[in-house]
Amino acid sequence: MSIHKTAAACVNGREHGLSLLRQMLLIRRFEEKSAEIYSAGKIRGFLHLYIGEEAIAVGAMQALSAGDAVVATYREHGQALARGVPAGRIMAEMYGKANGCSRGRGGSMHLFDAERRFFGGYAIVAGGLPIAVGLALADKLQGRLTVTACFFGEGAVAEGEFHESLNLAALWRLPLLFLCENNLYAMGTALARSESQTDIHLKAQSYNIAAEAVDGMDVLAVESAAQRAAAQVRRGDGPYFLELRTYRYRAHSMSDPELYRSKEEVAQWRGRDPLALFEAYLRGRNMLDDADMKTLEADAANDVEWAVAEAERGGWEPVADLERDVYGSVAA
Ligand SMILES: Cc1ncc(C[n+]2csc(CCOP(=O)(O)OP(=O)(O)O)c2C)c(N)n1
Repeated sequence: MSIHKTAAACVNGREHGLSLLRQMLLIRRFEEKSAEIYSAGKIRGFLHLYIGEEAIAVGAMQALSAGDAVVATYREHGQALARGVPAGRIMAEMYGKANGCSRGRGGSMHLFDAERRFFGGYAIVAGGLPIAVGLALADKLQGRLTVTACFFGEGAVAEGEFHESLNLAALWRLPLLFLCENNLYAMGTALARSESQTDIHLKAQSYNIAAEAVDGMDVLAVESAAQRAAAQVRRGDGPYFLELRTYRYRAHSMSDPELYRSKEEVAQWRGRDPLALFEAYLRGRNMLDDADMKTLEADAANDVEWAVAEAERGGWEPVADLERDVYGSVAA
């Protein structure tokens, strides 16, 4: 597979560079702590870590403004953090506490924050795509110049909803930014074992959608592609599709036997860790030194500590509220 090559992207100033690294570091440390807490039994259910893919959420989010909408998958802690959902409300949600961003009713896979137009968190593969089409259709019909950004894994390509959503988005020229996080595996199934065409962006092109593949380990490449794509969408030129090539370093969920990939392959991708790559980039341009790195690490540790404290402090939803939001009536 080849990656679409454009001129190497440059960082837009030191402050911006530090902000990108800070956000990626927060996601990494937040998730490492989540894994620890999960193992201790305080977070239950599923937990899908984004470790290795941080450059996508952080890079893509730079192209969005507060009025835009975001739809994601069950692997969405990174997107929620990058969108500005407070870390404490996310952690509390994973604990199932009432101060969680979905009031403790969704857990890790169903983060939601209407105020920040972060519309989920979906556990069903490809389930977010039709929702994003609906949001974009509403914006178009009501004449709003906003973008709906829809994150999903390459596993979604095997679902009918993927094709229906791309077709309608193209047909109706909807303001949609499709962000396909191609980490090469859908649970234990390698992309090449399930798809005859592994260049996913070509599938989008077949629906007459402007599409390209991007190095998803390079936060600047993601940022510049997302800026370019979002600008086109905002102009009313219809949807844009980015295939972001990446890798998840951890198991699909909290554990799997990892029989589907070799240690060598994992090690090779670890050599392109998005955080290490960007740290080296900034150091190489004298925009970052050891002291800055120490501060960034301390800030991330502090934010994560606060998040855990907020989750621990939170209360459980009162039993009396259990029927709230339950549709239908109970026959007397
Ligand atoms: C419709 C549907 N089928 C099957 C599943 C079980 N399932 C959960 S995650 C997953 C793999 C999805 O892989 P991908 O879309 O590439 O995302 P990734 O987990 O790699 O981020 C599957 C098959 C599901 N949740 N929904």
